[in-house]
Amino acid sequence: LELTIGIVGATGVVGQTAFDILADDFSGFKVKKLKMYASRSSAGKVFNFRNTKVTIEEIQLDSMLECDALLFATDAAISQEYIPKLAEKGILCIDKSSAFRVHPDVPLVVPEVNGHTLSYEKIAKFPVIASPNCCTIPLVMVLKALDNEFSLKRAIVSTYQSVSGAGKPGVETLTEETQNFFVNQDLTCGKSDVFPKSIAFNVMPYVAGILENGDTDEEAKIIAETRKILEKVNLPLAATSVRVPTFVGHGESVTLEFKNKVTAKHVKEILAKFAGLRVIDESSKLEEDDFELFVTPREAHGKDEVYVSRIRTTDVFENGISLWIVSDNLRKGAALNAIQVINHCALNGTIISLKRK
Ligand code: 2RA
Repeated sequence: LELTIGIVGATGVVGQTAFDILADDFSGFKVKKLKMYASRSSAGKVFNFRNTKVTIEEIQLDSMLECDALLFATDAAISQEYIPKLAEKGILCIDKSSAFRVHPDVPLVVPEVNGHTLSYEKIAKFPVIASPNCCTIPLVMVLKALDNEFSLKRAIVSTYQSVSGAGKPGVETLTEETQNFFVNQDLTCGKSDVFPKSIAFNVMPYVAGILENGDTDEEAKIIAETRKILEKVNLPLAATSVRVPTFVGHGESVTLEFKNKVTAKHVKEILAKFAGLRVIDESSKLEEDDFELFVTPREAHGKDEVYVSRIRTTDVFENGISLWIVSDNLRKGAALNAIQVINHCALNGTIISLKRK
């Protein structure tokens, strides 16, 4: 199947990652034509996509109607404005923003976890699929694998989120603050346009705004999205989201309680068998692996897998396990997951049926 694909928000960090994946190494559906959309200031820029020139267009409904599927890597406001109009015309939209993630009629999908929710009957009614938050995606892959075997009772997660989660401005802010530290010895801890306090040589327990119950927006997203994807509306889950001065790759420290007996060895076996996950531990280098002991965010940068390390039992809970997850927040945490969702809909016939409708 050859598809006309649109990337909306094509010049942002997620849009550019989607472009790179489709241009370089994606082995699923074939791209017949790539269309790229961004704000007026970027319109006219030219990219080389597999030896053809693609010119960035300003976001415009008529042009987007020519696509078979669109990946929205923009703010929720843009998604809210354009996606309902495209959906009405039967164009498949994969939304990376939070605009539709908890909408009851919109599947929130990590293909390895709940690809089964993507039936044509469901998508035909409202052809919108949401891609989860960049911390939720790796987390639910691990939780799903382990819930299937050990029956999950509760989860506690702390995130270590890189600045690219806040887009290009986040990356620029860390770069400028770091330079300022070395060049001017400036150690003030003032706010920037992006973060409420200085991020260079610092960490902050704050990703996005604070809600009435004291959780941040990010924490609330992780909790609500995990419950929706795992279809466990009452799962006890605590999240603390922390911004750290790394550029790409989100880490997560996770402690879990299960109903069934667990051992670290059994957990490793189960995780190693789950599509998209890789276990890296003390034995990894012995097996001539490219990693040893554990994986860090910088090592995960540019990789498609979600890595799990430091797997051990804990006596905090009766059947307790603690572990460390890390993945590229721009690839599996964002662009790659959305592209895999499109691929799933291409393979199961949904896109071709939408086109014929
Ligand atoms: C962040 N999760 O890391 C957000 C991006 N969606 O800021």
